[in-house]
Amino acid sequence: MNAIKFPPNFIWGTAAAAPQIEGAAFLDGKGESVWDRFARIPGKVVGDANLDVACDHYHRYPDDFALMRELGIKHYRLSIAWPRIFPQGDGELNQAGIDFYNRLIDCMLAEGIQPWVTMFHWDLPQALEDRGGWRERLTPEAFGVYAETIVKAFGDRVKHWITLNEMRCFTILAYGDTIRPPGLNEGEKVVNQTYHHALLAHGLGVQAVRQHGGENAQVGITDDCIIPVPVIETEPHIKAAEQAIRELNIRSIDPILKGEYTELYHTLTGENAANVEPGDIELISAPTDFFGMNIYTGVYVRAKEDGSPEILPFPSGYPTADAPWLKLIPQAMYWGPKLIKSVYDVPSIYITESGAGYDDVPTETGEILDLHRRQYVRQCLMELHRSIGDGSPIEGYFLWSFMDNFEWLDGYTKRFGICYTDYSTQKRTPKLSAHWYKEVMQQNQLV
Ligand code: GBH
Repeated sequence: MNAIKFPPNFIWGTAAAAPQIEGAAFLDGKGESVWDRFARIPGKVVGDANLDVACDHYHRYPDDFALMRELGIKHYRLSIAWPRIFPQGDGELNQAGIDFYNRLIDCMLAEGIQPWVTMFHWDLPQALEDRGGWRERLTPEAFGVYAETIVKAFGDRVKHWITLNEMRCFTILAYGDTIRPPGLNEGEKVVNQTYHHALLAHGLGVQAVRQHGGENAQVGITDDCIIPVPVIETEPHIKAAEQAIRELNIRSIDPILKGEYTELYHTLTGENAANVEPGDIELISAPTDFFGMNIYTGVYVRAKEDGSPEILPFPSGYPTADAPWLKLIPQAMYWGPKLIKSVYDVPSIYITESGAGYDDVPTETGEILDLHRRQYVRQCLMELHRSIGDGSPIEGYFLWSFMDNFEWLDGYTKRFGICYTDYSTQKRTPKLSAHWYKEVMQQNQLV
C-alpha cells in the first residue's frame, strides 16, 4: 500500500473563533459586538439564536483543552474578542479581558497545545460601528492599538499571529450585501473603502507583531479567497484560472500580495477605487511569514475562445454539504495553494480552515457517525497532498472546527465540529471524524 504521508514537521490542528464558542457575551466587562447586536434583530439568524452562551467555552475551556489533548490536538487556532479587551473599541482597556486570555493561554500551554491567535474574527465592537465601522479610518487605527495591546500582553507565549479572518465577510457582505452586520447596502465606492481599511488593519497588525512580538514571532493573514478550479486540468483552463483568481480577489489579497493597487485593480474598480493615503501601501504590503487560506469550496472555471476565464454556474443537483453554499469541490484544496504559489509566489501557506457543515444527529447509542464530513475532509486532504507534491508550500492544516458552535446566520444548525456539542447540557462528544483525525495527526499520513 502506498502511504499518503505528509512532510515531516507538518502542522496539524483545529480551529475556532471567540464569538462562536465563548458565550459570556456581556460578562466581566465585555462590550457589545456587531454580531451581538445583529443576532437580536428578529429573523436575521436561524431560530433567532444569539451568541450569549454559545458553547460556554468562557467557563469550560479547561475541559475543552483537556479533550483536545486526549484527541492529540497540538495546535489550536483561536481568536481574541476585541470587545473583551476594548469594550468600546478604543479608549479604556478592560483588564478582566486580558486576565481571561492569560488564564486561557496558560491552560492550553499546560495541556501541550500551541496557540495560533487570530486578532479579528468579525466581532467588531458595536461602539466603533456606531462611529462608522469599517467605512471609517478610525476603525483600522483603533485596531492598531488593540493589536499592539494584545501582542504586548500575550506575545511572550503566542508565537503565531493571524491579523484578520476573511475580509469578504466584514466588508462586501456587511456593507454591500446586507447579509452580515451591520447589514447595509452601500455603493461600490464605500465597499472598496471598507476593503482598504481592512487591509490597513492587517498592516497595523503585522507592524504590532514586528515591533512587540519578539524575534521568533510569525504573522500572516487568513482569507477565504474565491478559488477558481479549472474544470479540465489542461493548460488553457489553468491559465484562465490564474487570471480568474486575481480578478475574483482583486480588492483583498491582490493588493497585499502584489504590494500595490495594480492596473488591473484600477481597470476593475474605475472611479470607485479606494482612497489611499501616503504610506498606506507600504503598511499593507509589509512582508509576512505565511499566507493563511480558508478552503471549503470553490468555483469552476474554463477558458473562453480568447483564453479569458468564464466562471461556470452550478447545475441543480450539484452535491453540497447541508450548508448549501458549501459545494463539495475537494480540488479547491489542490488549486487554491497551487494558484497562489504560481500567481503570487508566496513562500509559505497554511490552511487555516477546512471542513464541512452538516446537521448531525446522534444515533440511539449516542454516537455521531459523520461519515459525510469524514469523507469530504479526507478527499480534501488527498488533494492537499497532491498539491504539496506539485510544489505548493503548504506547512499546516487546521480543521474547522474543534466542536459545533454558533454558525453565524445559521445559528446552531449546520454543525462543523469534529466534536458534537449538546447545547442543552454543553456535553462534548467526539464524532467519528475526531477519532479518524486523531490517527491522521498521530501518523502524519492519511488513514
Ligand atoms: C468560515 O467562513 C468562517 O471563518 C467560520 O467562522 C465559519 O464558521 C466557517 O467558515 C463555516 O462556515 O451567505 O451564501 O453568501 C467560510 C466562508 C464565506 C462561507 C461567506 C459562507 C456566505 C455564503 N464563508 N459565505 S452566502
